[in-house]
Amino acid sequence: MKTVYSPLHAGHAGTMELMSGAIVPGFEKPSRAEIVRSRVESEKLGPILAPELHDLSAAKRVHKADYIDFLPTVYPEWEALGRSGSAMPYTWPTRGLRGDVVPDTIDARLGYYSFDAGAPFVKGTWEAIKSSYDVVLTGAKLVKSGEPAAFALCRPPGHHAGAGFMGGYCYINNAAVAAQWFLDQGARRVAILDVDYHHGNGTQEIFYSRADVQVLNLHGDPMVEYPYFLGHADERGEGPGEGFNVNYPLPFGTSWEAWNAALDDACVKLSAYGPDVVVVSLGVDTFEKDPISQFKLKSSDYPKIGARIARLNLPTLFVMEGGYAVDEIGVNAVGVLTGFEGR
Ligand code: SP5
Ligand code: ZN
Repeated sequence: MKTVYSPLHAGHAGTMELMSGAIVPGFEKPSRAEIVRSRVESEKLGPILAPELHDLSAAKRVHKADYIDFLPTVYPEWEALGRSGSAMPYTWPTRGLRGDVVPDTIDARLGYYSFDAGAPFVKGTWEAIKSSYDVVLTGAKLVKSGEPAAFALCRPPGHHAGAGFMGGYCYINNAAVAAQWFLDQGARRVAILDVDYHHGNGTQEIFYSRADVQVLNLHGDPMVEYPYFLGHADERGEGPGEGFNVNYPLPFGTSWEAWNAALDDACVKLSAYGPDVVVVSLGVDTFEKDPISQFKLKSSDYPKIGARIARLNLPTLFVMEGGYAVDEIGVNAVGVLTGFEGR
């Protein structure tokens, strides 16, 4: 299958994050995408294409316009204050505080438009976000044009970004953008299958009251795992969307047998929904050696994921999400894709 990739991701580099009380180098780093790209080449998955450039109208179909307009302004405003390093929030409008007024100053706006401090901005961050968006739309167009599948090698990832918020390394929800784009191009129903270790809270929030996008999520139980405040099994969608959101919270230590049982259940529900196209939020942070995760999948399990997805027999767009065991991220991510292709 074809891969879409942009080198502009690499400007989003040198980020820091807060982990267990320490400021540490960001786990979501440029080498992730480079190692996946190099594995695509060495496995001869197929051609690697540059993205076509798009305006931001497709982003505004799933995100609030003021949020999308905010993103390119962050680092210029930060620099105008004489700041360097990473632009990050530190104050949020939680319950009991006013959330209906957008403040003026950048520190407050960062908090207004986020749910955590996990989406930092450096000088090249906006260009990377935009390139990731161009990558997913270019991949979607390949699938719309008749490719059985395509791989959008997105970086930064997207599934934690909601209609009006960033967080968890995510800014624009690439998978959600693609799903909406397919609908706008004439698809009747789209399914998003999110196999990243973390719950795709942004994707769930965007489509929660909609029947035209089914969202299925396999992830660490939010009672004990990030992003904590969404992703329970009783979240089934609301209003017209009732029944079209499906969560599989799984315990720490989950390995292939139990994870695969959840995947198979999700695939049965997906098939019953009868979508025209599948968007896979492809995180490989379910891997046993992932430095921030607690599942126990092995490298040999990833081709089996791809093979199960192939049995859906639907046009499929794979969208790169998480995965932080950098040494094996290429083997694992591309393993899903070669497994999908039956090799
Ligand atoms: C796209 C994606 O995979 N985003 C993940 C964001 C995770 N951010 C929070 C990480 C919290 C790590 N806690 C680790 C505890 C280890 N003792
Ligand atoms: Zn993740």
